[in-house]
Amino acid sequence: MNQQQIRNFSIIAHVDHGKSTLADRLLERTGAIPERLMRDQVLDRMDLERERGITIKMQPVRMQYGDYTLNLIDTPGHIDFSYEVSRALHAVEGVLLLVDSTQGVQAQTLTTLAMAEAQGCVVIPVVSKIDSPAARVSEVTAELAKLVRVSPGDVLAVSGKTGAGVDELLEAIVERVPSPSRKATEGKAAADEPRGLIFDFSYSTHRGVAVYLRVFDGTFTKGQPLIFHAAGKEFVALETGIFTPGETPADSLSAGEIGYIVTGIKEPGVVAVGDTIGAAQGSLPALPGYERVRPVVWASVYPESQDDLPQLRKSLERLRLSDSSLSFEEESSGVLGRGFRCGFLGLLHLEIITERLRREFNLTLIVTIPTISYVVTTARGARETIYTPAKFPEYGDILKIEEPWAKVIIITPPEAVSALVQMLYDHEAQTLATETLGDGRIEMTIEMPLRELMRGFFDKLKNISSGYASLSYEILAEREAAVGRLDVLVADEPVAAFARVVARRRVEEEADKMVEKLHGLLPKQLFVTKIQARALGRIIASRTLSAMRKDVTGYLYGGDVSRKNKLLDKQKRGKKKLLERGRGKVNIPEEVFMKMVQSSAE
Ligand SMILES: Nc1nc2c(ncn2[C@@H]2O[C@H](COP(=O)(O)OP(=O)(O)OP(=O)(O)O)[C@@H](O)[C@H]2O)c(=O)[nH]1
Ligand SMILES: [Mg+2]
Repeated sequence: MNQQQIRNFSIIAHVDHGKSTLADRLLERTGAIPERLMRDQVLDRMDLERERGITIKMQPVRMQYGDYTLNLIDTPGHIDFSYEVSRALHAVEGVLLLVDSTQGVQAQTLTTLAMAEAQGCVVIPVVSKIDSPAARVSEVTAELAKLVRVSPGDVLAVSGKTGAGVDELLEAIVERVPSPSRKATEGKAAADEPRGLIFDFSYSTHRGVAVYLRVFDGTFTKGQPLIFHAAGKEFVALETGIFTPGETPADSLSAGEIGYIVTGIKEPGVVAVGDTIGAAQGSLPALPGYERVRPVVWASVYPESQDDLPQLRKSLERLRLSDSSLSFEEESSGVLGRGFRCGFLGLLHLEIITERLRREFNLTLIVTIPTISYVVTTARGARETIYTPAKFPEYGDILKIEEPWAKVIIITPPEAVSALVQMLYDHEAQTLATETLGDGRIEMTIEMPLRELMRGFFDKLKNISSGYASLSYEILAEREAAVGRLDVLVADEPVAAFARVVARRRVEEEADKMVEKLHGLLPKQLFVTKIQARALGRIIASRTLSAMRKDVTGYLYGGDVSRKNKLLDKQKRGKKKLLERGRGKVNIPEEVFMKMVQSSAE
């Protein structure tokens, strides 16, 4: 295929700014999808995406526009999935940066724009939803023009609902997005040697992994012996094809194109996004890959019945073959049995994965409260990353603790600023910059511990701004942390599954909360039971659960006090015996456990 006639581009924007709906109109206008198959947000193909009305996975699709072949990659807007955006950007030369004309520039507008610019993509600014009665087209156009440093006349205006402006947009894509030849890589091979970069993959039981790739050199065809550079794994291409948006076979894929190759590989862990695919006996080096994804939060997933453990393992491996950002390793907890410690890109990602495990694989699960990871240097000098509070070293064994920080951009209406400032203080944030946007809204750039960002920050921000503030973040390097492990003790025994890592300055508050909660949940025992919270080497909070008193005197009526006392005495002696016979083994009922460790119980 002539590279001069290819245009590869991605649609990027803040969540809900109309990316997938605009893609519908582009597909419709170019006749890429037959009318009978057209539906709203047609590229959102997963059930969960359709139900929730959000895009979770990027979706490539090909269109023919006059003499031009357009490869579009629709991307998710939610911050948890920004890794999808970064991968999509490696496959394209241009982006449509959409800004909802009823909302204006939002936090993710800024971060996705920065990503596109860092990647050297040409940016086409587009104002969306211009049909809406709430649209402020000229105002938002000016705002966007200023942001991308062009004149307002260069900003396009579209409606994904009515299709207004879509023809002009298609023209602009052809004119402004460079053809892929510009990105063709240096160090050309003598022959027409194929080379491409993997930006995603899918899995099917019959065909194994299909890699989604951007071809940078040569031509890929069916039957070719190929190799994954990083994995060092050779295989034969079973099929090459393009996205329509389903996987549709095509004779070949040549430089500049976006498509897929079926590999037949079924074992997990071989295929990785960012890896280069090339000729098995080729001479071209690997393409520069991209940063490996880093989980943001960790949570444990246990099958409710241990019989389901193999099924859970298989299901996670299966999901990993269609979601490269999921990571997990097996672990065991005394009470919950064996399960998996999983890394997620954020709380929505966690929710989506566990929901898919439940639905697509029919599993009943226990999911623990999500936490972040810490890097701990122990007194012996070992430096290790801790993903599980129960493995967090004892207070006395720690030399230094580090935790990830986040750089956060918030755009908020001015009314919410004073509440926000208080909130930033509560969450240990440091403000780096404050700017007033054209329409009076405030843009703040802050840095804060990731731990604090995950402590309900999003919800609180929505609350104080009545939903008008937006937030975006990226993870920064670790910094020294003032945190400690908080243990809950029942009858003097720490319960490993209840351990948490909390900020030192919030230790008392958290300790009280945990003790109160358990006190409210734990049934009375035969003897008085102490419930305590311990942190930083001392007991911080404590409550006693009074003993269950079996009504041994209930059948006596009348005033036979001496008989009554005798019975109570006997009961006391019985309890004493129990205590002497190595008590302390309080039986914590399973429901109590679940309520203490599960995230839904927070
Ligand atoms: N009035 C109007 N509403 C629109 C338009 N485009 C999208 N919407 C509505 O805006 C909402 C979000 O649209 P989507 O196309 O799913 O937005 P998105 O940017 O793909 O969302 P994410 O992928 O989750 O980030 C939906 O309720 C759409 O119906 C438009 O041009 N006009
Ligand atoms: Mg979408």
